[in-house]
Amino acid sequence: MTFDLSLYLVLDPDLCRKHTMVETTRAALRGGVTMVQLRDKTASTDAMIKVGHQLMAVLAGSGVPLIVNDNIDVALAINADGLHIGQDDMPASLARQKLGKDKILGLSVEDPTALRTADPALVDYIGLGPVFATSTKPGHKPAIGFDGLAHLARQSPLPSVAIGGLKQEHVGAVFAAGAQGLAVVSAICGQPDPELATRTLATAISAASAPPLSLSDQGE
Ligand code: TZP
Ligand code: MG
Repeated sequence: MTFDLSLYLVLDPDLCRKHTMVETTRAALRGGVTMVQLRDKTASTDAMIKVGHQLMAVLAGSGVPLIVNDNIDVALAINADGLHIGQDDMPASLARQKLGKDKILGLSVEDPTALRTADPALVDYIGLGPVFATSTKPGHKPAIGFDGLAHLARQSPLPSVAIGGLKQEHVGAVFAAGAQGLAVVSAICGQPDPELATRTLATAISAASAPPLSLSDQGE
């Protein structure tokens, strides 16, 4: 399955409480989100399957993949488009074996050592960060900043998406560092108008990733 990492919404049930994860996803889809991840560190597998089915229904036919964080049983039960794992989750080889070859597998990488273990034969994209410290993920690894992001993104054999404290004003720096997109939680979840928040990010991303005009395009 093809995927576009440019604007990747990572759901958080607490931050999305006001609009719910399902309503936030519906709004983000209208606003131009390109990928969505169901991430819930406390829900039971049953509860995640229930909301996962609802999210699959919202995204059906949109071309926007639904990725499940950590829980392979949920990913398989709802026939999600993929799974995202971290360094402390199951090995990528096992995840790939269980998912089959057609699903998307993402892997979080926080440092060069982990990057060296990311096997392009198994993994489709990597998540790099946190770029900034963020209260959305308590106990996260040290922030890598844009220098760390650039260092990892340039060495990466795989497309990458940056995460951690990213907002509209960081779009240019993320692409300049060599990542293919931004993964955000609080820049969309819990915003007063999640559709507008998504559209604002999507517009900034199109502007930052559009090829520069050549002289002949300028009609001189
Ligand atoms: N992984 C690294 S940072 C992070 C995750 C899931 C949370 C990012 O949330 P926010 O609100 O976009 O800073
Ligand atoms: Mg994980």
